[in-house]
Amino acid sequence: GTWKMLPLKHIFVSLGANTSGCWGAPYDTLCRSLHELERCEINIVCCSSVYRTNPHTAAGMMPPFYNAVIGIRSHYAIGSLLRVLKYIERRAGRRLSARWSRRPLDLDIVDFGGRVLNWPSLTRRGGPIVLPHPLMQDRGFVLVPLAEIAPQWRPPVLGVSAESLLKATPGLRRGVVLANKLPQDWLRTAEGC
Ligand code: A4P
Ligand code: MG
Repeated sequence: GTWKMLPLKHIFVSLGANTSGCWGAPYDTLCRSLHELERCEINIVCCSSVYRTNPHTAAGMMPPFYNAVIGIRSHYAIGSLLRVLKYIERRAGRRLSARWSRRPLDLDIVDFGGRVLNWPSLTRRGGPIVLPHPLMQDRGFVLVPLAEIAPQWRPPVLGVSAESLLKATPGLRRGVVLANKLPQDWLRTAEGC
């Protein structure tokens, strides 16, 4: 497509894991997934710390999540990027299961170069791609790591930065605790994203 040629800015992907899979425990899975992304020609420009987060869940008990957000650069169009993410999720041991069920790896596109697509549709499963992620403004596990790497950046539609959202609603930080730095050295802020 034509916009494969556009300079792609501000592509943010959220990472989540709350059960062991083929690549080990959640934290190990997140680390491994970064290498796998790079092998698929997705450059990781910046990477937040890893946070241990209380599950947002509709039903039942769930183990805590490990979450992070990364800024990437790639030549993929949105649909191709999503296919690569799904491919990596599967290799990590993800199997189709109920929505919001436990998973070894969940890779969601938070924002793709400021594009707005089918927003704010909440019926994502099997449906069209929704951008930006329709629930990010309610989710500390996305906003806290996003604010770490891109405090001033304003997601499309929302028009407010992650940092201001967190300032306005400090409760969003509840249950989101710093767990680890990722060991690699692409830990940077999103200046280059
Ligand atoms: N899809 C549409 N738009 C996108 C997008 N922007 N990024 C489609 C990624 N995928 C997108 O996703 C369902 C469908 O959404 C896919 O077919 C894709 O084509 P999925 O990953 O297969 O299923 P899911 O993750 O169960 O659903 P969804 O909607 O991603 O769930 P959520 O809303 O992401 O919730 N609590 C904590 N603390 N931390 C978490 O990470 N995650 C969830 C999952 C619930 N609670 C959590 C966490
Ligand atoms: Mg998902």
